[in-house]
Amino acid sequence: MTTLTDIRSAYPALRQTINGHPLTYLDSAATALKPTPVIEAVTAYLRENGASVHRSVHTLAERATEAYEAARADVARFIGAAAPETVVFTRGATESLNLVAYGYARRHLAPGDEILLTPAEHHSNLVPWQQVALATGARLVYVELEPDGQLSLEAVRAALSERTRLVAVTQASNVLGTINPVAEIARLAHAVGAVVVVDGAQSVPHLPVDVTALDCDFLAFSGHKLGAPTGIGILYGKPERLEETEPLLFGGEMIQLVERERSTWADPPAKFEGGTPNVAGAIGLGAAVRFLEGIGMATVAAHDRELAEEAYRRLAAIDGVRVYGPPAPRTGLVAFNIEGVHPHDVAQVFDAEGIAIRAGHHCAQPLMRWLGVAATARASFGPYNGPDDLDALVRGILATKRYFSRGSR
Ligand code: C6P
Repeated sequence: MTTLTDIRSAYPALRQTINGHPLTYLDSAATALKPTPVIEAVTAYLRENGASVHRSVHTLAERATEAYEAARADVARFIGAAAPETVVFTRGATESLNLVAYGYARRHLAPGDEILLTPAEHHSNLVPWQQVALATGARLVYVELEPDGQLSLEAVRAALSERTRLVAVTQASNVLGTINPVAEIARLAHAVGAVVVVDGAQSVPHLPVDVTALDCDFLAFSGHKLGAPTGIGILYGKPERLEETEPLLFGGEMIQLVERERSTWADPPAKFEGGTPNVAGAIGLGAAVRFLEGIGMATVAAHDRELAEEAYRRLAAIDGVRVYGPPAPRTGLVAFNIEGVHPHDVAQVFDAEGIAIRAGHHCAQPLMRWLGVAATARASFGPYNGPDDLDALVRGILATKRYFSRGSR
């Protein structure tokens, strides 16, 4: 399945009109549309099964367990993990990062230790580290970005020291569209003995990601940005790092032995999956990664990059439009502002045209400050977008400009 028409036909949500226009969906960085194989996999589980996993021995429960563990194996293959046991199901990237912050970093960091991060981090890869710093006495150190928003290895090298214990970095920015050289950062960080946490929320849906090649210690991402339902995500961890990480949730299924006064934990990943898990979500995530593998992640990456770079070029050429981040290389999004118009108003005019974009600070307030703006509009792409969606994006901008130039007269 390679043609855009074939891919589009797999997304039923695209077959609707919004405010009298065929839907143009340009908000995949917030969440991706769900393809039919995901909808069918989740529906089949709910309709024909619905059992919990790792508990009962009846046939439905065994089938549910098999499907849940098969989804884990699918995800492991998708991200190049050596073993399914290195893949932990969570609620999403935010929970995964908090699991590392609470379960690993709070146990291993001490006063004077340094946590290296960048001003381009999403709040989910920033606030947990602030909490770790407060609890342990560790210090946050920010690597400054280049003027165009890129992260240079020289700056990373200069900011690392023998005190750096942990580097937390996004692989792809949800605002700048930049792609960070995570493998090289991991090499530099490991040379000073630091552990590397990669926020893959915006990279795993858009790029081939191989945790073995990256050699990161942890990778966090969300299923919903890949086409799976909300409420399911992944924490990948190297086996030795997962051993060193304490659970976040204590209770059923994560134990080995419970006595009256104390308990011991199951091996990873069960240790981190206390309580009845999101079985439907996991099955949906397995279907989502198989669907993307069917297209091919190299194809997805080339497609998203082409759209984003062309969008950047076209938007930058429009009078009064400011585009953020470098022109290239970029992942599948472009953040912009229209002179004199609040981004929320931009998004409103777009919606009236049937075009879904996002406006706001994108959970990246330090980055907004760095850019010198309160908010931006943002168009972001998925495998179902094509050149006609770029035309719609330009049409939306021209409509916004027309609307507000009328209003100001
Ligand atoms: N960014 C966006 O519109 P959750 O909410 O846990 O699924 O993902 C959090 C997250 C972490 N890191 C990055 C780089 C992200 O982009 C996100 C989610 C959405 O940009 C919602 S703010």
